[in-house]
Amino acid sequence: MSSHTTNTTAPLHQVDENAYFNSNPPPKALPQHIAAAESFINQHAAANRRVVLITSGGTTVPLEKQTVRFIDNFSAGTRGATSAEYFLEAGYAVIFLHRQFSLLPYSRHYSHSTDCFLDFLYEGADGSVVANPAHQEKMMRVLRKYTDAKRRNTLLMLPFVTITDYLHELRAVAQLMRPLGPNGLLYLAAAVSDFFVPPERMAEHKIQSTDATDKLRQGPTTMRQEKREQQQQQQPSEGGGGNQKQNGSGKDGAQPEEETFDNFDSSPAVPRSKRLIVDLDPVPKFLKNLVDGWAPEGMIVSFKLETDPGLLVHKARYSLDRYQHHLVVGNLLSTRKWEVVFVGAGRDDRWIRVPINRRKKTISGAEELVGAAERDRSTGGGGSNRPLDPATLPEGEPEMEIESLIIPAVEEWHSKHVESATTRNGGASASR
Ligand code: 9Z3
Repeated sequence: MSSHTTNTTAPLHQVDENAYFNSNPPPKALPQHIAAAESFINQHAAANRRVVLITSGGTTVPLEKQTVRFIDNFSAGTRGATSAEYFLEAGYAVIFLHRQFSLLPYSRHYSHSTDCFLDFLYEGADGSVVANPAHQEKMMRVLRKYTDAKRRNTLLMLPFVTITDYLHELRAVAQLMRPLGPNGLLYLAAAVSDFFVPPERMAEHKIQSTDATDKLRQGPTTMRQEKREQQQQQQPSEGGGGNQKQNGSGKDGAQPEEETFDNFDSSPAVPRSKRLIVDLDPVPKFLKNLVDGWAPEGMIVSFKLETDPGLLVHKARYSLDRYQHHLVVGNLLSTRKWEVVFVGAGRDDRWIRVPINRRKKTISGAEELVGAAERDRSTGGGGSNRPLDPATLPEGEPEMEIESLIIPAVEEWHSKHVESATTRNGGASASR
């Protein structure tokens, strides 16, 4: 008979939720973020304004509690930051839950890029700082929009770093959005890690690359030390090293292996004790909790990222079927700035593409002859149901931001969502 107890009343995803959030502590800033989000939501709910929660950027996976090393991903936060600007333009109030130091709405035009913001400025004759005339018009547009969002308090920025921070923040803010009913929109563009190191297996201190300090250590062991100890109990032949000696000293009491295998290029391969083997657990899938419990009336848009064109639509539809939310926006790593596919329940897949004549950034803005093969089979606006061939796309960024097409399309879905909720609720109005 099993010695551990199971909760027989709570659904499995609820058990997972409690287990995860109880064992992975929240970020320190969570109470302040909750207070800020609550007052922001109240203000906009009172104005009957739609509120979108945008998640943006990557999440880190720490390998140590006092974190020196972590696993990360590619996401710069371009999708999220750019989408935020178009949502603000469409009249939404935006909660921007983003990875710290990733791109931010408006300032993204002058940060991170190859265009350093200092290159847009020069010193005027009177010693003042002046914007370069060639860039003044755009700078003024961006500045006005940013100032307007600040003045109207329509943009709330909440940073996170780790996967656990992200999940705590997402749950808290989504729950706060409940009073918005169908006027709430969740737009989950962050690139969220699927794997993490659970706290019981996480080293407290920096993982050591040698065993030189093992005998100095007291109290909780590091992950590497535990590994070395486990390995000491294993057969000497395990680990593929042929005649290699295990952990510190050979069976025959010879020199520590560090000396034997100091050169990492030598053959046989480095001994196991010198490698770092990271054992990751899957991050529980909380989208179901979001749909059923955290924000049950809001519209939920998730993003699906793939690199294999053959998988994208299937995986997007699988996600929609599994979590029963409203819309999955599929995109491929290599073409994500040129095309996405909308996959929704009871609807045909809909590809949204930057038109051919806006795919290349040119000074004149004139049509560039890119993607001749693609042009033959598509109208440029999305006639083809097959993903674009990345080889037909120009280097760099397209002239037109695809978010300028994505956000109006999402807004239209959201309007339908609000309308049908209003009809179901007997006509109570929900607008902006
Ligand atoms: C996306 O697919 C975003 O569009 C990107 C944007 C991360 C590709 P960038 O920040 O990139 O502009 O550089 N986000 C969702 C990625 C994700 O983690 N999705 C999960 C998955 O694919 C499901 S929610 O399994």
